[in-house]
Amino acid sequence: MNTRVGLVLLCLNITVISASFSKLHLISSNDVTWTLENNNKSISVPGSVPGGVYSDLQKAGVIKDILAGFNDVLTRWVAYDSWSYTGQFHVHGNELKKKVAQLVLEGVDTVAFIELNDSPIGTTNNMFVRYVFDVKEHLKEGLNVLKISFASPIEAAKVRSDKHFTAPACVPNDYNGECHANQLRKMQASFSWDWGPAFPSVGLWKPASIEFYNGAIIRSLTTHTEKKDAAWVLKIVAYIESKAKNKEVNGYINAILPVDGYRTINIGRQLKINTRDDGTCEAELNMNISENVVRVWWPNGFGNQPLYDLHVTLKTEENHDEISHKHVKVGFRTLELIEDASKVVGNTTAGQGLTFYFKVNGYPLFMKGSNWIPAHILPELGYNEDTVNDLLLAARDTHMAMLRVWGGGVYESDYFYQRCDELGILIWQDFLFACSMYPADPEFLDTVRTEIEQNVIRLQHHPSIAVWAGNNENEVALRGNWYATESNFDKYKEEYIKLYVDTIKPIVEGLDPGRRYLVSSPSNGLESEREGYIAQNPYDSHYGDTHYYNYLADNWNQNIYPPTRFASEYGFQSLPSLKTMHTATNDTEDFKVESNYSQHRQHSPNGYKYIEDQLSNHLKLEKSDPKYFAKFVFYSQISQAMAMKAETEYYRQSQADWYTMGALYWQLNDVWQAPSWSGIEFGGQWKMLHYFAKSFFAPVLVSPRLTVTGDVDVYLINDRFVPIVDAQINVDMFNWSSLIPIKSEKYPANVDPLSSKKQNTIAFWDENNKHEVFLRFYLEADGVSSSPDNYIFPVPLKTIEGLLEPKIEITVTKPESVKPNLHKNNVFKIHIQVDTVVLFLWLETNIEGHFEDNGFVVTQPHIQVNFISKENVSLIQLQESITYKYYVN
Ligand code: BMA
Repeated sequence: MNTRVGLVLLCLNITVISASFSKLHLISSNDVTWTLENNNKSISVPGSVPGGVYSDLQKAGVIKDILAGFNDVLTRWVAYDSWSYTGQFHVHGNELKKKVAQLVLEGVDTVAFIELNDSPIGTTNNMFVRYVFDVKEHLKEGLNVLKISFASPIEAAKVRSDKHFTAPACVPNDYNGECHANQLRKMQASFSWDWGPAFPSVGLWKPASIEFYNGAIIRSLTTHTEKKDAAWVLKIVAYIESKAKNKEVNGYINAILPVDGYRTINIGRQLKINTRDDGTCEAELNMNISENVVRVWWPNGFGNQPLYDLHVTLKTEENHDEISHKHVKVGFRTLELIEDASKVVGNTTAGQGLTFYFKVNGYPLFMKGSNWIPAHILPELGYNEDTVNDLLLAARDTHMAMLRVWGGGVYESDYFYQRCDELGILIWQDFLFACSMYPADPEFLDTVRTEIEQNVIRLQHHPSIAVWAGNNENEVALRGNWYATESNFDKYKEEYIKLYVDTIKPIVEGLDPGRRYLVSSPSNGLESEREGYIAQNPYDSHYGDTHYYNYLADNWNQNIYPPTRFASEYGFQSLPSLKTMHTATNDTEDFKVESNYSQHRQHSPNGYKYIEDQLSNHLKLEKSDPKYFAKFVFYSQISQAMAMKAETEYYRQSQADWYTMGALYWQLNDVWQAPSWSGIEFGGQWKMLHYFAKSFFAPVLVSPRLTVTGDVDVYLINDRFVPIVDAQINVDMFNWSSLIPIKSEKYPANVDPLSSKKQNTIAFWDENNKHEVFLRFYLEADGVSSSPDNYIFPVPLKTIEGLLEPKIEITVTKPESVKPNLHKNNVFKIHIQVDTVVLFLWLETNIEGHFEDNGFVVTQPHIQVNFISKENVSLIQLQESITYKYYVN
């Protein structure tokens, strides 16, 4: 709220903005009470707005912790019943004098019928749409009753499917899920996924309010920044709603932008504009901003993220005392997705097709990152700011510059995108269609149109948004006949084009002409479009982005990976830690791979078998081992981390050979305690993968590749704007049994800015000693080590010789000083002393917090790492809580 634009008062639930524009909040409070009831009213409990049926029933004790045990299926009755939320609130007489009184429901999940004081006022069918209903005639002074009656989403999906069937008929049995999510504009993963349970929720998952005013309001702003010579042109579009339908709105609109050096740019103009039948219109303002007064916004790792406050106000002529105000933060950067045949570089095969890279502020940047799924399976909890912030900080701290908001989730909260703006995390934003064919009947297309318009307008101003994509994997699914669509290919293709090309594309390109709209991910980009939107081979490595999963080949081996211009998904599963599993079950019988519980939580068909196969390629684990399950969990994380390290480094190396320009692994986070592809467990604990990401995404990295001949190609990767010259790569060969290298060599190294380059091919071992040795690499520039250590193990670890049981001593001290963003009390220094090489040393504690690094390959007698605690603990408490494990044959 901005005090400059008028009197701002917060009284009861009413925000008064200027004398006559006000908002009555309908979020649960002492003044606004909500009741949740099932169809036959046998259950009647307090409701929450924002909220949802599962969280409210859990709060009221009707159901237990939904994420424990088998509760996902045991509580499924909830989604088969139908529920209503009834809210009671008071309206003051003054408010009723306003010409406009409208109910604004920011998020209704999903199929609902709405009544105010027993009069019907509308229906909803899309949880991603903001609904605005005129309630002037139905409100009264004093007590009012608003009732939202929800249909069972499972029933509603079935009813639509009976009329508009589209493939697939259902999700695989292993998902324990529900069918026909594709019929509803609802979070697709709420009917289950291969990493998540089904919780087909209902409720008002975002805030609700009643707005009162006389003239007009600014609902949203879009901002378009374009660089012209030495200035930025900022085009601001205000989206206005007014009581005047199909009439002229006269008034004054003004924009203020404080820039650097205590200066402010202020522009305004008279407004004389005709509204449409629904009372909406747009007003445009243009600012010319010298490049000297604003700093440029950069993605994480490439520079800072300055943001500037833009305030826009609107005053209509008839209602001088009424000012509508909107505030957004803008960033100044250019960003293009370059698909250009002439820019293709690399070897002969790579020299075909089109490039696919993001050019930010004129520089081609390799995008390092991951894929984002909702932060919680219940949509209202997925917007929790602490959870979102922790996850985004974890992405920032591991050098990620891009996250893909995947199409099976939700459009994230304003807070999410604002944090991405602040942290420099670019967003690849899918529209919310995933792994399915979708209907194209008029009712469906109609609501999709509104959904796309509203969400593009809401999110467009964020500098973090890099690109829009129509759907997740639907082009490749249709081409590959994933859902038995082959016999009806033409019909499905027609519907595909109707939805993503004829309906969504023009809306996105019209509202946001500065950003590329890709029709699908993966796709061949422009080449898919040239081939009529369903390319012959949407995975063609010469074009666009690819998703690559191969559970059969050895994922630790870099030579298995096909080239790509941009890897927007790739991954491998692991299990969550025992600590995280214990938040879902304490029954010791559950802690076995073959237990009903473990089978229930593994949704990926054959998932455990694939993990076991990968693991047994490299690590020794006997079924008869008394600690089999605990080791299986630990080793699954080692194996996942090593596989993702291999694949990610392969993509970063391939910037030199194939002009690969992005690596976003699948997946950053989790929605429950189950086997999945995530690097961060549900609850926030980092798996070994997330720690490894800190190294494999490091800005400067020596990255070795073990070739098929057994030699090692050594790449130097440089994400910095300055070249690396006159540096040297240090290679040390160790015996597994000793901390003293048996051979060390140094090679001169150089690489251009923002690129990778093969430095040389080295051969260090022979058939006789390759089981006894391994190599360590790092870069030395100006006499100091300037890249994380990296390693090559010439043979599968299960066959190495000489690795000893280590002696490990751990002590904890307080550091002398800490980084400015940390509190000294919360930072501890952990000293680790070892007497021999240790593989994958893994520290654990039950204190809330995280180590700054973990999963070490220890090749020095003494290493240190910080622990950042979230609790108030003493040195002794932390020291006593730390346990560790490691790998040994
Ligand atoms: C891709 C993703 C997700 C899925 C993942 C792992 O298909 O788009 O739909 O969870 O792979 O199977």
